[in-house]
Amino acid sequence: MIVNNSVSAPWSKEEFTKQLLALGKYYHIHHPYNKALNSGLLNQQQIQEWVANRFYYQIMIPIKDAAIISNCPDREVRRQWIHRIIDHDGTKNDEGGIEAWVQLGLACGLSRDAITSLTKVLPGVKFAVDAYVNFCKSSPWQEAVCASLTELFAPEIHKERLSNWPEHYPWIDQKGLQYFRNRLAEVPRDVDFALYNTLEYFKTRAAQERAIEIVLFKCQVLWSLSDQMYLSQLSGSK
Ligand code: AHQ
Repeated sequence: MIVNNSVSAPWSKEEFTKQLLALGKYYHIHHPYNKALNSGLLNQQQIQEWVANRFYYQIMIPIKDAAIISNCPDREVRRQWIHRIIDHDGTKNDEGGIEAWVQLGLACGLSRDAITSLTKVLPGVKFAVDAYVNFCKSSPWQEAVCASLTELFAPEIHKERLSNWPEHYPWIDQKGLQYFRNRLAEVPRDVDFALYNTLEYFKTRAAQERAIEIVLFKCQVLWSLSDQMYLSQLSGSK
């Protein structure tokens, strides 16, 4: 870091991108609970609990994306971001990601009501997801866009599920894994747009380091979802 007048020079876009990618070591793919899940160590009830808890995260994604849009005066950005809501809420021709997540739950042996009633959602899961949604509601839209960049690391975790679950959990109808296949197709477009806006907006070194803090915060949101389920399933608390 070349320090002049005690202010660090901004990173180049390449260096800024490298710094963002270095946060991958905090991504929830490395959480012991996720490792257990993707290496076949969970039983049917534990997987059902994971699906039912993650459903709360899934239904809140379009809510936080609508918050980003409501905070964004830039029509072009809104035109790009609106598809994220449609990807999850669906249209009359495509049921979308929230319904695909329900299909995952049904394939794991849950009833639709057991998923959509949210009765299985752990308090700590709700608190962590709500922290993300409230961050997106109360922050400048560019900061909330930046927070979505944990998806830089998402393709790997979706691929891991698609390759491991059929072997480890043959009782799950593979049609139920369609959500993960859909995300593999959607993530590159989402990440490209979020990364472009992040590299453009966070200009000074201090702002760039703020962006690092934001993505780290989002990594911690995802990490704490796994913490909650790990604790609940290890301690056997109901
Ligand atoms: O299915 C996921 C998804 O649609 C999104 C949107 C994005 C955002 O806007 O914050 N983040 C995200 C994520 C999804 N799946 C998670 C998973 O582990 O299945 C990962 C998560 C992310 O990496 O932020």
